Amino acid sequence: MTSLEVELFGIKFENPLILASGINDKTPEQWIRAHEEGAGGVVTKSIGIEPRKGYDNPTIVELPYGLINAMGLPNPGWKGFLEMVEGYTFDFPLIVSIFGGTPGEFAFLAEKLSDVADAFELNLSCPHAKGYGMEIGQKPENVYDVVKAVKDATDRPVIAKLTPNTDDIAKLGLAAERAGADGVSAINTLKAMAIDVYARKPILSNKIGGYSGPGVKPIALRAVYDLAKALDIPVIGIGGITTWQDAVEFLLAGASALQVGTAVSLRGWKVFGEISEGIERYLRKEGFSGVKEIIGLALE
Ligand code: RRO
Repeated sequence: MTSLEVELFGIKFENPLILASGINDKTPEQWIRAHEEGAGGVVTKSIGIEPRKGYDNPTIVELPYGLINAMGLPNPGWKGFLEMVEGYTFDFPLIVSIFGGTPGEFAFLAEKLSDVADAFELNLSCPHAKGYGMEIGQKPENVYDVVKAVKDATDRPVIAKLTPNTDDIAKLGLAAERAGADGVSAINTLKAMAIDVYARKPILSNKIGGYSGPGVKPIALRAVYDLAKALDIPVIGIGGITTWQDAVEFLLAGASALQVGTAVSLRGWKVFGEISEGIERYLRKEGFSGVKEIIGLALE
């Protein structure tokens, strides 16, 4: 029997594919749909202290090899989030993504949401939000302070989501590890833009956004490889994973689990089933009994 099950920080996932925080994970219905279609777990859209409407349209540009988004952290705030999940029970791990402008804000959110979160992912990497995300997370000392504050505020596992917009992502990962993070996830989107040649101005209302999808995959793979070499804690791979071959590459590069986001927008919910069936077939044909056996095989 080939097993796709993985266990991370004491949490069992039916398979290593997790719905990424992004543009398809705002509501419980979307999380449940992802699981029905074969995701082993879910990360929510990032939740902050106050409700935010997000930026005006256009918030997404489609390019030949991916998307540029500047959603602007739309979310109901922590109180609205608690109201939204009331009455639901989820039969899959729910990782709640949180963002704040200070270590104290992150810690406050973790404390308020610990009853509904199986784990937290800290958004230290949104590339276009004034005062949030990568403005904080590009500095290892800030990554350290935020992770430390959240670890002191909750017993839930803590994952630091890192930015690729840096000279050395491993330094950010090491800071998270030193502060007690249970894992890191990488990458968030690459800072990017697109211009309408006839309007002669940037397409996104925010002008600058984050690039994701197949075009960023080689960059994400290299980031995961660098992190897996440097860290002892698990690395969750994100960035353009669309096919089972992409998924296997990330596992071989040292990812212990994988997140899929843009592929859902470009190919539909069926990607979860397609990718996990492909991984299963690969493992069986290559003589492996489980996902765990291939994690990091390309690191040497
Ligand atoms: O909401 C967004 O615009 C957004 C976020 Br929070 C993020 O972390 N990364 C991204 O590309 N967009």
